[in-house]
Amino acid sequence: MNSSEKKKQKEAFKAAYINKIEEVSGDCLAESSVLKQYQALAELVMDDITTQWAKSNTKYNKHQNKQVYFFSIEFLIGRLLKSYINNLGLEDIVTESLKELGLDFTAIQEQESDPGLGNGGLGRLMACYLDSSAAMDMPAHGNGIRYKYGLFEQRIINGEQVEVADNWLRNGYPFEIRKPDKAVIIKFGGTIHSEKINGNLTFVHENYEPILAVPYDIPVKGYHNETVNSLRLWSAETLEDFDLPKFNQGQFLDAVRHKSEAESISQILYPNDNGFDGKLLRLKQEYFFVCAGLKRIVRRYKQFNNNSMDGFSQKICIHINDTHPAMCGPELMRILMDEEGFGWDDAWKMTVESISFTNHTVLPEALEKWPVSMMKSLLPRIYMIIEEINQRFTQEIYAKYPHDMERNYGLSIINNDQIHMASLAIVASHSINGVAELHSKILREETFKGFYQVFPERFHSVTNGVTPRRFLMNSNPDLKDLLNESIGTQWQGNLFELKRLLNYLNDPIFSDKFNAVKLSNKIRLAEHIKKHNNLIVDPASVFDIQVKRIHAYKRQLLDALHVLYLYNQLKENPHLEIAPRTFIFAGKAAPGYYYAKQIIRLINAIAKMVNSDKTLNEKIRVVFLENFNVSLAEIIYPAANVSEQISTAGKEASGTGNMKFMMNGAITLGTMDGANIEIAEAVGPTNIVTFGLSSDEVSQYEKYGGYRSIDIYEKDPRIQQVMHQLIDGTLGFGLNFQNIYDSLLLHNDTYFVLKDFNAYVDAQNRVDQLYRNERTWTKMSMTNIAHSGMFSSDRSILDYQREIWKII
Ligand code: 26Q
Repeated sequence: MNSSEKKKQKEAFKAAYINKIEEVSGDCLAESSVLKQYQALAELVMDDITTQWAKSNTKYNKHQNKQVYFFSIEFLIGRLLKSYINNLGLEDIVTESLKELGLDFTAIQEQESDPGLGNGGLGRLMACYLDSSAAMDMPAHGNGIRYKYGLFEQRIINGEQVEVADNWLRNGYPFEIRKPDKAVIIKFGGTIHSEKINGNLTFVHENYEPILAVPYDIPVKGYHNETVNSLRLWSAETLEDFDLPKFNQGQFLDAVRHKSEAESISQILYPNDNGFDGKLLRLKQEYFFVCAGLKRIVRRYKQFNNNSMDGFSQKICIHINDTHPAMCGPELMRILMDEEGFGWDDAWKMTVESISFTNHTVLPEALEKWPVSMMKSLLPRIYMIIEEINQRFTQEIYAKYPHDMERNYGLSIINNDQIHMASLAIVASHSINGVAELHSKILREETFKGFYQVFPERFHSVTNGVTPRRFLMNSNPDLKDLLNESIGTQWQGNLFELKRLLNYLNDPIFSDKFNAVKLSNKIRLAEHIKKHNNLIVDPASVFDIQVKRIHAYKRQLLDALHVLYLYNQLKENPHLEIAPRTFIFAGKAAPGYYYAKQIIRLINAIAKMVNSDKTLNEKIRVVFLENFNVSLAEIIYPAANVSEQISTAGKEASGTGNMKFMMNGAITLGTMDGANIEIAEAVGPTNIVTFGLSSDEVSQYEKYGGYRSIDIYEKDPRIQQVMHQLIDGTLGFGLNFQNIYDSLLLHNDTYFVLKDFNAYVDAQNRVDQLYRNERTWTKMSMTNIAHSGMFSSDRSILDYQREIWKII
């Protein structure tokens, strides 16, 4: 675009924008609030997108391309305004125009609420996959729940987590379109009886409670292309707002009770990450979005296919994100048999051919099991179908392995009066995959070993990826510019092209610019820390960062104990030569997870002690940033030097934060777990720091009931010292971490914190040595970026297309 064209475009944009502001606020630009400025910009952007959206939908309907639907109970999409603007290719026009109008674009963007419609990795992965699908012109859509309240906001008060409701819809949400004309009815409870209708045995559902599912669609705009896909989120409503007869009898409260009970289904996101909690409302949520989503998919398919279901499973992929949507199997069977008139065998073939399943965790406490009694009374017809699926499946197994009763018992979907959702998901889909090589291996050899023997061809592996648009281009614009001016722009279409960066490893001028970018990102984070924690940190210090949900297996505790150990070292020897470090933590604990909340208290207590100790000469600082979410993450990753990925080996299915850090040039300090292993392979052993037990070693110990942590404790005075400090008042008057102490010593340290402690301290020393050689560190950092192509979600989506959905 030449400069006069650009000028014209900017003038047109400004005129349209000023108009919009007047339209949404009734104020002129000069009088408008930042909120209205944001709303006007959002609406203007939506105007552009909806036109393209309609075109995309028309194209999909006309050409009947294969459509993929991600069914997920979480979509952690993050803020959308900036991402839409960049994907539309309007970044320069908008940025410059707003500047010329004297407006603060950053402040405008901060008006947008960050929809917290997910807990962590699993929900964020879906958002990356939607972004990549649209970027690669692939028809893939999301199907989930429009929670009125997303994940709670975290406040840290007196060093402890306090939860505040996340009312993200408070000011309305400009990027959704409510479609009441596409609402469907979901039936809960009631009874089933069979009847002969026109000579056919038909199941009749009576006395059920009807709930209305109303879809809200959010456009998913591709990067610099014409594709706009859809994220459809369902909201629960009552059919009639009031139960009129009750209302007329003066039972006002009873009348509205039904309304609020119905609406409670999409009221709140369950805040558990990697933990199952068997609440009835959760089961309702699961069926609610599964049933609503499938109904619309079937209806649309027939509408554009001469009212016929022919070819359905060749054209529709139902991809289920973990087991929460596992009722897709029985629900699709119900629709095909009870509503479309198929017999069992045909319906079953279509169902299995359409569905594929990704598992995201091997932690036993996260595996979903629902009591038969609950399923039977809430979803009587679904239960009947699950029973029949199980009967037919177990019969097949009996026939195949008549003498192996133990195996047969282990594979049953219904066991001990509980329905095993993972088993249901495996039996009802043609593909199951893990999210990193190691994780997929553990699924085959341990978690789902029996199923792997029966269905070896169903098992796959697709390593996770993250979107380079959000986590590199948009969040680290200076790095983007530096890459563009050095290696060209091809990497933006194919992240493997970042390999070209290897040509610059020994270029001192490039290295200086590269380090300047990192420094400015660290300054930005330091300003955030000053503003929110009222603490000054040195941007020249090593930014050593662990941000993720707080969970025992992720071992924030190991990180914290190392800080305590380093503090002790410095107290003993204030002249200890180390590169100054800033240890940064952030992450939410599930509100009911006491142990995780204690870890947050511990980190904050250590921070308070360390940061106020003048004798340390500011060699170390500790920061806990409150309310980790997608927006905060975007400031954190670009500023990191060290990426802490220290889960107990075998427990972190993949991790995706590790990839976001890597793309921004942080060095991974990690265990050989999840995708860390593949990061190590990609960058080579000299560009990563690994330590600790392997997953084989961990499972070996676990086979024999764990290891004896007391033996380690007794031999090691450094460990004894930090352990005492947990309970002797060092960390503040009345602050006692007995519970953590006991978990490590009395309860045998389930996650091998003490067992890995020394290896971790050694690894931290290596990090310190490496950082003190600036040239080495810069090269390592560049090498990490250069090899991050493999961890783009574009690559993951291509893998899914080839291996699982069979699209290319
Ligand atoms: C289940 C039932 C009832 C209530 C809650 C849940 C529940 C909720 C969330 C169970 C599990 C989760 C989340 C799991 C998760 O986020 N797993 C992560 O998935 C990432 C993407 O694949 C991986 O990178 C992480 O390693 C994995 O922990």
